[in-house]
Amino acid sequence: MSRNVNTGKKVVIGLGATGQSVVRFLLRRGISLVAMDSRSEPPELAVLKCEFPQLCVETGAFSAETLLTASEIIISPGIALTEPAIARAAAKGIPIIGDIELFARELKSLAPASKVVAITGSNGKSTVTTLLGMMAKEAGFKVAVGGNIGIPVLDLLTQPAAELFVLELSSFQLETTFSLAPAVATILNLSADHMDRYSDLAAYHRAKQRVYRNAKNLVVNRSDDLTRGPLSHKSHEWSFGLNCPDLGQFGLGQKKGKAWLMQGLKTLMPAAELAMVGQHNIANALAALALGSAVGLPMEAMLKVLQSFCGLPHRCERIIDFNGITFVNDSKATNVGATCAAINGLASDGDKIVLIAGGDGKGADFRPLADCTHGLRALVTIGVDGNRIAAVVNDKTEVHSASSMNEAVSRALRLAAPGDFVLLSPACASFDQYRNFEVRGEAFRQAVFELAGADRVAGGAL
Ligand code: UMA
Ligand code: ADP
Repeated sequence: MSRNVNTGKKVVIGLGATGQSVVRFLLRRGISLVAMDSRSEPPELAVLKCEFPQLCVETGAFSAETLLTASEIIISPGIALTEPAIARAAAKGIPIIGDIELFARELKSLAPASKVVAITGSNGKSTVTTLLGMMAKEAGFKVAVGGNIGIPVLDLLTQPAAELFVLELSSFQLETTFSLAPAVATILNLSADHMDRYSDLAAYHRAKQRVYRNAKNLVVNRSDDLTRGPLSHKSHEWSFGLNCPDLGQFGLGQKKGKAWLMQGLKTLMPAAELAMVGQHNIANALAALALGSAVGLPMEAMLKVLQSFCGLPHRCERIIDFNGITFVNDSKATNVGATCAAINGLASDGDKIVLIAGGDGKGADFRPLADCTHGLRALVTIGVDGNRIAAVVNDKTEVHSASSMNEAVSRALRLAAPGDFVLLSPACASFDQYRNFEVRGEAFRQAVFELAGADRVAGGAL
């Protein structure tokens, strides 16, 4: 572990994707800093050192000494503000911000006319963020998409700046964001997640609510009260929901025996023409229409995208039909709410589903899974918290545990009947067994192909 004596410099905590983007941003502006990472060998450190040989780096346990003499701390989202050395610095009044705050400040001077769409929620963020980006591109806007979806926001700042920034924001990022002023912001939905970082649901909710600070327009979910803004806000409020909408709002209505996406009394397109499938994706489409309308995207361009975008990989993605059984990869379902949405969206009749679930539960309470899993044909558990999921399903459900994805898939195939779905929707993070949810989803795809003797993708999003 190396230590530097800090003399009022900025301190960048974490050298993952965010920390690296912050270091590049500050050093290219000639601002000196100390970077810290609790890991003895942060990934990509060598690359950064090559680019900036003068970079000061401290590895190992965070040094209170360095933090207490910082002029400002820029913390990565994967590090909790409750880390003792960081909490001490905060208590001493040292400002702690994240990369989104740096972005917001820079945008104000670089391109004050650019608009920001800020998207958060427990589920559907990446889907809606991607939809908005595609809609803006279709409409001819110069658009940049980033944030929690995988591209650090500071990497989006180019000259000339985009006209529209579509940002996916996590609760972790929002905790350290103060001056972002979105043209429109949304909390898509709220259900428990990251309970290993928050003391309770209320604390997680408070972090999510920060997206509405300074927003000119809010988009709220009519069927989820926790997405509503503070009573005191003065912004224009839009809403979406799967029920009939009020004038100007977005929802579903029946006309000529068909369900239609509607804005107020106006029919927009038949729900059956949406390329994505599942009730939750209809909600996502309506949210995207509301967000796009708030920043002036033309309806025609938005509807065109909804007719062609099949959804992102690893989100209810159909892999293959084999022996009459459909294999579905929903590896991105890292919380209970997402898994319930997948089960309900695939089959109102749960007994047609063999579910593969488990992994790192992030401190979740799995009891809400009982409601949507009561009719499952069978459950195959994986990962460290698989047994906690097994404990909440109905006694009548057949349960097996598997020590690898190959074993889980072959077990599920034996349990399924023609017409069934084998659904990987873990309700857990992947980190106990895999590098990330993408690697877990690929392991599922690979296991399915090996079993089916197939070598190509047959599917697309369900
Ligand atoms: N870490 C340490 N010590 C350190 C710094 C990090 O152990 O000193 C660990 C963290 O605990 C974490 C990992 O390293 O396990 C990465 O943390 P990070 O803050 O460096 O992460 P980044 O690589 O910067 O990626 C982050 C987001 N990651 C997290 O919030 C954990 C990415 O979202 C995001 O795409 C990226 O910034 C760009 O904005 C990922 C994510 O899992 C996909 N997000 C969570 C979610 O979606 O549920 C919130
Ligand atoms: P996020 O970026 O918030 O994790 P994604 O769009 O990547 O959201 O989807 C993550 C998981 O949540 C997937 O399993 C997906 O099927 C499910 N999902 C997507 N939209 C919704 C929604 N509106 N409500 C509940 N679950 C959803």
